[in-house]
Amino acid sequence: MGDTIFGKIIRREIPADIVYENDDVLAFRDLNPQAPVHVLFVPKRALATLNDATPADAELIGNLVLAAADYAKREGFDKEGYRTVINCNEHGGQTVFHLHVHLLAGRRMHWPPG
Ligand code: IU
Repeated sequence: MGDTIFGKIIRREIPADIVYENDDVLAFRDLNPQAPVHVLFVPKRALATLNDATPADAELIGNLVLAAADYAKREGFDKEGYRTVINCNEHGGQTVFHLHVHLLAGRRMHWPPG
């Protein structure tokens, strides 16, 4: 896949407000937040979209989702709750083609989403 802005953030080539990191995942605040807390969880080994995931990526995806849950617990969002989202391709609203999980917290979410 081609490089994206998230690859540049992972390599520290451009700045971001990084809030969480482990061996596999980096998380930083979304520049255009849709909730009081809006953090993007990005695997350091990139896949373009969820469509590109195979069974060989099960650990990567598991680590990605667990990182979001770990961060949510650390920050105390687990009690009131929060939302995680993976957008895929055009109708899913994906704009950056490096797989990522949105974590939204700090307000009541609506359903269905827009
Ligand atoms: P999406 O699921 O691909 O639509 O999410 C991409 C997100 O990346 C979106 O919420 C943007 O606001 C966010 N973002 C960012 O935080 N920093 C950037 O430099 C760019 C996009 I480009």
